[in-house]
Amino acid sequence: MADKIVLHGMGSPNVIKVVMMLEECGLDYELRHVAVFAQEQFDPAFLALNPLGKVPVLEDPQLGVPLAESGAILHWLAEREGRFLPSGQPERAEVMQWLMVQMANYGPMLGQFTHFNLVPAGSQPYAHARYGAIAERLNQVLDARLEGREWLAGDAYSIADIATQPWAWYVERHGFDPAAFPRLVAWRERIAQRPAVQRALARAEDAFSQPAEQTRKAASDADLDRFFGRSEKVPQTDYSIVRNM
Ligand SMILES: N[C@@H](CCC(=O)N[C@@H](CS)C(=O)NCC(=O)O)C(=O)O
Repeated sequence: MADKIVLHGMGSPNVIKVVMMLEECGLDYELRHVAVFAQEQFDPAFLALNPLGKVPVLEDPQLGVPLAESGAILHWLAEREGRFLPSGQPERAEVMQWLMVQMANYGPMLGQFTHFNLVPAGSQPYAHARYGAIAERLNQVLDARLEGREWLAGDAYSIADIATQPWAWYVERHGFDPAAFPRLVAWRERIAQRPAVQRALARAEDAFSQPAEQTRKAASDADLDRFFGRSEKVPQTDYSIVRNM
């Protein structure tokens, strides 16, 4: 294990949230790009860090084992630093609830909607409609939760906000009208103004943008099949949209 904190990742929301937390805590860390479009997540060396073959993975000498799953990483860093997770109840339990809402619902469902928006363009109307409706409903739930509240849980900015905010940029990317979710959008913009968030985005851009774009454009159909979890049981699709994004 390295002698300083290393975060393995790419420029995706599940990674960005951890970079935001590292910056909020003022920790010293290194970002290492994992070329997921070139199947690097399936290298034995990476699978030894996370058998799921997914980023982010945090290596922190203070923990001593590699840690995967962005919610678990945020929770570890909050405990390590004693920040962004209230110590008193019920605030602590509520922060964990909204962190889990992001991990179990907002991230996975928006991820599915992104997939069916992008990849088999127009060929999966049922899946597109299903995940679109779920994404809309989740945006509504978060928007309602933020009525009369500054933060998702408790009375301070927490790991629940940090986990959720990078996913809230999908409102427009998914074709929803931001005016339909005014509280969600205002909360998202408020968080975006934080200096730590701006530093995090700049660090992630520096470390991940160029290598990710190069490997995405160069990806073969076999690379993208593996990235999207497509096997011979799933119909072949046209990946030109992904390469030309
Ligand atoms: N629940 C996991 C999800 C991790 C995840 O899906 N990571 C994506 C990038 S955001 C990934 O590594 N994709 C590469 C692959 O699936 O091959 C977390 O929150 O950390």
